[in-house]
Amino acid sequence: MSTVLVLNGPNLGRLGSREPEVYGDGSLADLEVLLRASAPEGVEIDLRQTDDEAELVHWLHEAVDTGRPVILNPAAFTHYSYALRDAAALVTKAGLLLIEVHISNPHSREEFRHTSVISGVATGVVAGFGFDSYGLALDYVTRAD
Ligand code: CA2
Repeated sequence: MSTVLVLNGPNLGRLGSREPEVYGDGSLADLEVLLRASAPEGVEIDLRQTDDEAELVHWLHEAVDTGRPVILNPAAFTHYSYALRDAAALVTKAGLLLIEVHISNPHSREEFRHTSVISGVATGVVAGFGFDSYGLALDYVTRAD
């Protein structure tokens, strides 16, 4: 493994600008700096964000085609997107790691956030640790891959 895809779903591009009590005050650019600093030498971080479900699905297809592990924050798609679930399943069925991450702990929030349609096809889930959720996932991916 030389590149880890760090994929982020809808509204996460707004991080740092609103709801700091839930999501902290860091932006996605700050997250990228943190992950690059903690990645072992030779491991590249390819961090992306989209509000578009189809684009996120296509990026998971790209992960399969290029053999890259994925750290995925599906944001609100977590709770209802069967298209994203099917694409995530393609990744793990190809033998690649796909770690679902959340900044907040969805289980301590509204009822609709308690369901993830992604977790059942993910390698594992890290939630509730702010940006450290991504760091913990990256640590696992770089040791296990
Ligand atoms: O805790 C997480 O990482 C979530 O995936 C974030 C999603 C939410 O729908 C999930 O239940 C849990 C929402 C992302 C929205 O991001 C914002 C960022 C700044 C301001 C407002 C929303």
